[in-house]
Amino acid sequence: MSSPIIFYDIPSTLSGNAWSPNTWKTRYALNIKGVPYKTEWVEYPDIEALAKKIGAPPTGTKGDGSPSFTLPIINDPNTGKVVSDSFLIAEYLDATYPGGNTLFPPGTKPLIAAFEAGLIGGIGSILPLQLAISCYILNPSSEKYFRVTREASFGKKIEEFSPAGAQRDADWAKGKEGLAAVDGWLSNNGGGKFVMGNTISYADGILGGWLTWIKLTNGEWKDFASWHGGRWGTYVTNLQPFAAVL
Ligand SMILES: N[C@@H](CCC(=O)N[C@@H](CS)C(=O)NCC(=O)O)C(=O)O
Repeated sequence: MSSPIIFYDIPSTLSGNAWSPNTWKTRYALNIKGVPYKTEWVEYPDIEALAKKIGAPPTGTKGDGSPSFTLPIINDPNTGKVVSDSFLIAEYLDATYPGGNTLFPPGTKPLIAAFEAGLIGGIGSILPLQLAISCYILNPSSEKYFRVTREASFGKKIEEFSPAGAQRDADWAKGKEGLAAVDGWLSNNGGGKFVMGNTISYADGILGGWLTWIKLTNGEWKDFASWHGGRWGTYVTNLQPFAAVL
């Protein structure tokens, strides 16, 4: 029996703590694999110091050229490996723990990567709203950090990302239109519960991660869940067995 993997995630004021789409992808991946893990909660301003302390690789570059660090990160005491970035973590889990469900059935890595790009493209118009409302469910130190960094990157106040009224209605309608393409892809999966039909995979970690973020943070989830014949509500319900927060 292996020791639990340490999974670093960002807490919130929500009852189950977990909210972030990127870290939900890893939580789904860990639960789908059935690998033992335990979550350690890290506020936004503490991510960089943690990453440097445990030797987690950066995932990008800041405006000033210095490395940037993000969650999810995992620290596997069984191998001594520390891995950053949700996609790389999923690859690591399949390679290191070949038992249980396979996250990437043979030959599907490029397709799963493309699936995420297509999904984000589809719902892109509602991401500013999602970011804005996420700010309000964070703990004070993360909220402050999130507001300053996101307002700097958008060049406007959080409250102006997707203001209620005509702008938000248009963003929401565009998201529905964009997601129609993803609905079309899934309608070709033979009628199974998962992206690949009856085979669960990391594509479900990805779709589940983005949808769970919307479900947990957005008061309009009921409307969203009903789009495209109720596909999204049903889909997230089907993923419930893999949504434990451990
Ligand atoms: N491509 C990365 C993106 C991760 C990411 O953007 N994580 C956000 C939380 S959702 C983060 O940790 N941001 C740190 C910051 O803003 O300083 C992944 O999939 O792991």
